[in-house]
Amino acid sequence: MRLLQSAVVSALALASSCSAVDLFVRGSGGNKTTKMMYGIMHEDINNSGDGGIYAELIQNRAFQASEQFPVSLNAWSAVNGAKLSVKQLDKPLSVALPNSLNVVPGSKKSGFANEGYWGMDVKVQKYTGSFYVKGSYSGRFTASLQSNLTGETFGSVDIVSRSVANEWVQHEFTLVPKKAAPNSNNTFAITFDASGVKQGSLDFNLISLFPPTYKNRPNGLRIDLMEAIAELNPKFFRLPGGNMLEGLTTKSWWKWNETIGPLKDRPGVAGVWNYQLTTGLGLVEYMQWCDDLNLEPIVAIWSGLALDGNFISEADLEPYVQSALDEIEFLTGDVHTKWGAVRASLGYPKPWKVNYVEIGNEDWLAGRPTGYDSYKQYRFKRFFDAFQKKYPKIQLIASPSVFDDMVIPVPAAGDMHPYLTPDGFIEAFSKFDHLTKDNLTLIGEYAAVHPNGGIDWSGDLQPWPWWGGAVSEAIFLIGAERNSDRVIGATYAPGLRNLNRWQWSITLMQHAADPALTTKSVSWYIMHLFGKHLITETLPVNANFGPLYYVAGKSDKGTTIVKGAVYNTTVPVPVSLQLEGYDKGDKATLTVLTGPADPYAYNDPWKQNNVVKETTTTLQAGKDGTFSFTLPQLSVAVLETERSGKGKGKGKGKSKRAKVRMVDGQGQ
Ligand SMILES: *[C@@H]1O[C@H](CO)[C@@H](O)[C@H](O)[C@H]1NC(C)=O
Ligand SMILES: *[C@@H]1O[C@H](CO)[C@@H](O)[C@H](O)[C@H]1NC(C)=O
Ligand SMILES: *[C@@H]1O[C@H](CO)[C@@H](O)[C@H](O)[C@H]1NC(C)=O
Ligand SMILES: *[C@@H]1O[C@H](CO)[C@@H](O)[C@H](O)[C@H]1NC(C)=O
Ligand SMILES: *[C@@H]1O[C@H](CO)[C@@H](O)[C@H](O)[C@H]1NC(C)=O
Ligand SMILES: *[C@@H]1O[C@H](CO)[C@@H](O)[C@H](O)[C@H]1NC(C)=O
Ligand SMILES: CC(=O)N[C@H]1CO[C@H](CO)[C@@H](O)[C@@H]1O
Repeated sequence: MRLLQSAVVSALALASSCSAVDLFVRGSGGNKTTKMMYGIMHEDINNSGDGGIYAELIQNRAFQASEQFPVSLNAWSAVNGAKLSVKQLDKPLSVALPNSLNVVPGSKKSGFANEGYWGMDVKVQKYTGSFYVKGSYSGRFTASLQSNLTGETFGSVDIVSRSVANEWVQHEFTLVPKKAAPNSNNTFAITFDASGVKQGSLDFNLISLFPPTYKNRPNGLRIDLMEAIAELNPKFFRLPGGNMLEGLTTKSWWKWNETIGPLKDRPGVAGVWNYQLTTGLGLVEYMQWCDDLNLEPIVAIWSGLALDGNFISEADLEPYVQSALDEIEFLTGDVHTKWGAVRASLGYPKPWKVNYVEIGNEDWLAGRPTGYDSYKQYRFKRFFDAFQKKYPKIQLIASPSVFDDMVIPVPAAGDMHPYLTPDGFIEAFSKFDHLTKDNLTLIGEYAAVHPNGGIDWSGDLQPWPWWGGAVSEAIFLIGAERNSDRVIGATYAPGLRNLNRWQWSITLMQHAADPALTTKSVSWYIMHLFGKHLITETLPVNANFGPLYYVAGKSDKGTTIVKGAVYNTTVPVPVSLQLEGYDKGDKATLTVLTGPADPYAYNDPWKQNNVVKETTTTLQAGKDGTFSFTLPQLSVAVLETERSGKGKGKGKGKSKRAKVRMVDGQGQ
């Protein structure tokens, strides 16, 4: 329990005289917010994309490879004595996919099986599949889903061969299993009759199988994970990731132009987390993700720095600046522009809107100090100038934060990525209070990752988001919301991890092939509560923080919202909250999240427990529109009034609480 508990003990002395915290919230006089406080980001880290939210079930479906990750038969196995090998044929399926699977059949019906990403979820639902075959075969292919433990077949379908010698012919099918599998230890197989094969073997490529996807998109996303994200009510999406954008080398960055178009034209890319990416989840799929959840895209463009620390020289930078401009033209240009026409030719005539572009990712980190110097000296400026000229309305974001030692030119914003201890987040609470209107910032990643007691990047990451850490995140977020005219928004990172393959352990959600293992972390519940109550205008409130931290504002419906969190107390904190413009009898809903006694408790995917307790009560205001309630140690609360406060109030600050020092929410 380390420091959190000792904190509790030493706070005892202070707490003995705990009188009510008096808050007085004015009815007006704050600032308009960016209206997009909570968002999401996605990084294909340890199979959160391929094998995660990207719903493809077949692993290594097109034998994609790179300098870093050589071609392999990973995830494939032979069925009934067939012989499998990966070949580079003179006539490949496409330039992008030069490798394919050669299958020499065994004596009876034989073929090959794929074990998915550590299994496959098999239910009675419609699976949509396809594969390419080269070689003459008359007969039927059988596609089937079966248990890897017992061999039981849950469903299969016969596909009449249309394959011929020397041509790649696509076969499409749908498969509805007759029975759901009891667990996810299943495989997908394609088998065929040796007798119908004319030239000794057949070649296969791009073997794909999708379960139903979110909003039924072809090449789409996993339903349960998208629903868990949608529930957060996010407003923006930082895409296409962080490190993933940068790439391992200056040759293997996430080239947006190689992630678009038919899957057979996508070569994939060497991922930065130890596996090859299919890029089936490409630029267009990210934009559809935004469309489906109504998210404002924050599109990050490659700024010429790779994770190995190498960067593009000033003399060589021009084509990359052009590529970034082309990317935005591809997304937003009308069909008469060069790249807008390419987009239309792929089936998307309607341009998307892009209002935010981030130049690079963490340019202060890789190859430091020279990589960062090159960003400050010319890389940022070249992109900034080019975008200011061609897309003056786009809000540009530099990848360092306004707290780093880079002068970020107005009107660009910065991006901060705090990965801190709980105490570190409390200390960062007032960080944004000192920013001017010109120092706009995004919180493009955040997470409590270490317990109090020091940051040690060589280890010491907590295995899961834990309750005490989540409360500290809430306090940090309250600090950001107090300044949500200057803080563009905040997103937890990473968002997802596959339980079968992970290194960075702290993530917002966890998943495996089996949807029953999808788990919302304690930090998810914080974002969920705060995201549901969106402040569109801050309201002044007296500032005297700790152990209760708070922010007040109005929603777009005019209701008043107050968010609070308690850290470092032993006795519950009585709160007396007077809202200007409200009267005795007015109603508000108070939602309080509390955790277990052990602040290190977490939501465990293997146990499917939830340590977060949510309590909702309806409160009635007493005299002068004052709501009274009590918040315990390590709790997070949101109060929202039932009606708009405008006009009806009599208090108007005349009460004795008007004497409370007003600092327009910007104390300290
Ligand atoms: C919480 O209390 C402990 C013990 O008094 C103290 O060391 C720590 O700094 C406090 N944390 C914060 C953020 O105030
Ligand atoms: C609104 O913004 C101004 C200028 O930055 C600041 O001084 C003031 O405290 C803010 N008010 C609130 C309620 O956030
Ligand atoms: C299937 O069984 C094989 C052999 O026991 C094992 O190596 C593989 O990981 C299993 N795959 C799945 C999806 O259960
Ligand atoms: C089967 O899959 C589940 C996940 O669905 C896993 O927990 C379990 O260990 C697997 N069983 C065997 C025998 O491999
Ligand atoms: C994609 O764009 C990059 C940068 O302009 C370029 O180097 C690469 O050749 C392009 N890829 C294709 C397939 O055109
Ligand atoms: C904040 O904005 C001011 C005004 O443009 C600028 O002088 C200052 O350098 C900015 N601070 C940071 C940390 O970027
Ligand atoms: C960075 C990375 O790839 N981390 C891990 C991903 O998962 C595999 C399998 O568990 C690990 O070996 C990697 O270290």
